[in-house]
Amino acid sequence: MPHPIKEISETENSLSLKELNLMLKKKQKSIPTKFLYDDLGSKLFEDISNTQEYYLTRTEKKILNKNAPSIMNISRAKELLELGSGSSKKTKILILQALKEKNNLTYVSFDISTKALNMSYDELKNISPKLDIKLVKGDFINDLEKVENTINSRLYLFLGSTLGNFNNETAIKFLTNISKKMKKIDFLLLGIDKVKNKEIIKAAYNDKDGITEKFNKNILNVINNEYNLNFQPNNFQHIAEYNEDKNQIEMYLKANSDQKISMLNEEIEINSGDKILTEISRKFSDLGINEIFKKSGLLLEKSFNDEKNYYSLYLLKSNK
Ligand code: SAH
Ligand code: AVI
Repeated sequence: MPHPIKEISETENSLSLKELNLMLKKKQKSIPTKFLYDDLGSKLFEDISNTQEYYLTRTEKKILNKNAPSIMNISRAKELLELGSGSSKKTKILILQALKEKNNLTYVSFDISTKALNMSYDELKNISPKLDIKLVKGDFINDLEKVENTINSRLYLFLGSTLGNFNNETAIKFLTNISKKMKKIDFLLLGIDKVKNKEIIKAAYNDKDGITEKFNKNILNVINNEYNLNFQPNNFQHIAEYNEDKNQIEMYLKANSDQKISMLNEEIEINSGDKILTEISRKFSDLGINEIFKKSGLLLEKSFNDEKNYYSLYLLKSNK
């Protein structure tokens, strides 16, 4: 029997076809990043995280391996709530550390992707009878307040530099929501990719085996299925370029030819060379991320880095 998944979104899809239609007609066309993650997208992200070029996952893992005792000792958490958990492979390090000292521990995996939730369960199900695993399907932007509160000390986890996929306004709104939800005894552990040599960053989003390319193009299959559209993924080229002014990777799908997409009784024209934005992935300095913490009502307890300072984990408390 599959482990039960609690669905907390009220609507099947929070984006109407009309809203998607408007996004595709704007001067800068875009598709919301969350559509990268259907079953195949979640699997492809796992594959990306194992590529030689994608340093983020293995660097974060290294920092966790080194500092799990310190993180769990400071947070004293009886519950871990992970937002956008993916496969929970790295989180396992913290769970194993916590279980060394605790008689029971709850882990809540929260993700928009059923595939990610199932991967997470498979990763953790045999660890220990002391571990209670809960799977929650929802949108971390829209559904956070619907996540059940607990009297137990909770460690919120937002790993993988997923915060980098938000613009500044959304990042502050999202972190403010978490900060408001946090009790005095709660902590947030946030994983952040740092500004570094741009060639290293660009390579991470242009792997030689073309997995990121597949991941990017798959977003068109996802919205074709979701909204019954006729995008042809092969008519688009994967682009991931580094915007040095904004310190962010911008991932686009660039049309190879003129195309018409039927939608809401009209045909949207996409001209050869048009670029559809599918994701931004921001890279931060300590100064920049600290500014965001201040604006979001978060206080830094401790930070953990790798030796090259490619990546940081920040352990935070709410300032309330
Ligand atoms: N935290 C994991 C996975 C990062 S990939 C890691 O560090 O490896 C981003 C994860 O966030 C995916 O599992 C994706 O399904 C999830 N996700 C993306 N947008 C989401 C949203 N709006 N709400 C909830 N989960 C989301
Ligand atoms: C989940 N997120 C932080 C990844 C990133 O690096 O922005 C998603 C990703 N996009 C392309 N490769 C990986």
